[in-house]
Amino acid sequence: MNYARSFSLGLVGLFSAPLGLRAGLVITPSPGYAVAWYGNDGDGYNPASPAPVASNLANAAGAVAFTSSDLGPELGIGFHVAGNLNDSLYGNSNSWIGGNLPGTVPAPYAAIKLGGFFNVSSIAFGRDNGNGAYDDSTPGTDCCGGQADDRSLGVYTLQFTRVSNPSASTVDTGNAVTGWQTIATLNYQWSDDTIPGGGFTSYLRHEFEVAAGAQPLLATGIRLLVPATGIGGGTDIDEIEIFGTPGIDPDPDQDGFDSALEISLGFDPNSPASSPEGISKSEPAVAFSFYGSDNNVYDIEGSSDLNNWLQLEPNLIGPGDKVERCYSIRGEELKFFRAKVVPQALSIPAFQKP
Ligand SMILES: [Ca+2]
Ligand SMILES: [Ca+2]
Ligand SMILES: [Ca+2]
Ligand SMILES: [Ca+2]
Repeated sequence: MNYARSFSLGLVGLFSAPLGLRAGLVITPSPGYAVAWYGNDGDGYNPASPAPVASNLANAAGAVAFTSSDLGPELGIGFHVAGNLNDSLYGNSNSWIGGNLPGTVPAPYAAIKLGGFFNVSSIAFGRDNGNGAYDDSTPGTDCCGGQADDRSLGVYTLQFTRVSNPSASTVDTGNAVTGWQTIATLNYQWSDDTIPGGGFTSYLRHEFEVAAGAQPLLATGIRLLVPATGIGGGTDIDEIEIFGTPGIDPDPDQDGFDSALEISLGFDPNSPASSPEGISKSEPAVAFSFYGSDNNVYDIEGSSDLNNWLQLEPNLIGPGDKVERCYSIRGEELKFFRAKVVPQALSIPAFQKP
């Protein structure tokens, strides 16, 4: 199924939110990733009780919710369990709270295993998003019935993985290929108002657009490390929603090489027995070295005729010591090597290959 979402960037998105509109929320993406919230505060708010959730990748067939632990069984009640994270309903009785873990190890989390590889474009979650009128006049009075407005502040860490079968045994490796990798932290500092729309309201549903550079985020699972766990103020999440389109497993035979590389080298991308691993060879190379002053920046260049020079390594900062590089002489095109001070040529004589 295709659960892509298109964001229409209104004034808020195009010109960034006015100061104050999102002051309670601080998003810190990891390098190379983009995470944006376009002011969709409480979008889809529904006063029905329980409040329904739209179809998405998290409540689609094949998706499974799993958590660090669940508070429900510890209290002897049937809710505050992992399955409530994707039961398609907002409301306290359809929500998850983590159990009374000792300390913070392991970090409490709520996770969704997707039903395969998906190009994830956005992720939404909320402590509530309906169940009667929102608590505009006396916030903090709702607990077990009606719109809930507690258990939502703190720092969330949004992570993804592309391991084939995400589970509780998938660990944080910082690399989505082998485990969990962080996309961003979401700091829910405070609520700027108590109504859907307008300013940031921490306990309502918020949808975050995610991307890996300019590309969608290829994932098999999404995980939220939550600020707190347990009966005494543990974070409550009613529902996690994930949107995107079907993706392609880059390494279906799990031999550790993406199919595109395997095909380019003539290997079978569907057979782990057919793998580029172990291809090795030695070939003659030339070692070029020079002493680089730490007052200067250098370009290393190569030439076949001393007239036309090819840049091999630009903007090398002089170490105040010896610089040594090895260059393959495969093809025999380059016969001379030199270092050049940026921007003028330096009087280091060109080195001729033996
Ligand atoms: Ca739910
Ligand atoms: Ca609001
Ligand atoms: Ca492969
Ligand atoms: Ca293979």
